[in-house]
Amino acid sequence: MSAIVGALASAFTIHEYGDARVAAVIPARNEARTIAEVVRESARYVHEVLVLDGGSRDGTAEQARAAGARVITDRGRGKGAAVRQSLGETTADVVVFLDADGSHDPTDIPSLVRPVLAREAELCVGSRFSGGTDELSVTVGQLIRTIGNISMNIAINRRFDVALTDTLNGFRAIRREVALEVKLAEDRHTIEQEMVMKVLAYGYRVVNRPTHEYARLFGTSHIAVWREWPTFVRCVLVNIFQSQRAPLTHGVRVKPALETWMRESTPLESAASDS
Ligand SMILES: Nc1nc2c(ncn2[C@@H]2O[C@H](COP(=O)(O)OP(=O)(O)O)[C@@H](O)[C@H]2O)c(=O)[nH]1
Ligand SMILES: [Mg+2]
Repeated sequence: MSAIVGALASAFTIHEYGDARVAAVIPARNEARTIAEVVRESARYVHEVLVLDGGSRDGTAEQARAAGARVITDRGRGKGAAVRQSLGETTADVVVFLDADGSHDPTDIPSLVRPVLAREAELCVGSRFSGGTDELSVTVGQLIRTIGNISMNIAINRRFDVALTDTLNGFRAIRREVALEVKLAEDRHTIEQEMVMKVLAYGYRVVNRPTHEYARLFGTSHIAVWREWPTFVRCVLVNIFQSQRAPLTHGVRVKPALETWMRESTPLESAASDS
């Protein structure tokens, strides 16, 4: 079975992306034990690999550079700030974000990129619901995270009338110009939910594709659930209320809305053009 999976993975060539350029962005803070492998594996599926280093003191930057990544030091404000910074550090058409801790499998990169290149969506988020996760709820912290994830999904699905199964997974591909347009502002891990909500609020499309989440190979998550859950709740509420008060319609949905408005305001012209 693994031979078949290996053969399928090796069947991939970067030419599949046509003229589009794809970058992998790997935020990393003290991940020296896994970063080199993640960089090397990711490089098989993208044109360039960027590592956004969060002031690591364990040699993460050196390991990443030696493995072939371009390393940029972030401004010390958190993972979200590093994600935002990375958008200005590459000119790639599509950016794929993945963790440096070995929990995301780079062989899944093409399946996240494909819907974006096929113009099926502007953001494709890996789904642990359909792809499975090894980070099961065996500790109280993990249980709270799981309940939090599901609650966020439900809130976002209800507000934006979508049916996403995972909105918080950091493993995702986005059209870079859209990521820049929606004006992301979060500095912390809340960037994941903010990105989904802002992309939807601007009228762009978000889809999920199955990706498996492996348990972090070493160390512990940088999210202290007990301390940070109010930040996540604040972020989801702010974005839900803001998008309700001032709907942003710069994206693809503006076209049908404009067309309806124009048809209603100029019935004669539109009737003439219909015939
Ligand atoms: N550049 C940068 N990366 C960070 C920072 N904090 C966490 N990361 C990285 O972001 C990724 C996700 O963090 P992680 O702790 O695994 O969060 P989790 O997967 O949600 O538990 C990992 O690769 C971390 O090393 C930071 O402040 N700056
Ligand atoms: Mg992780």
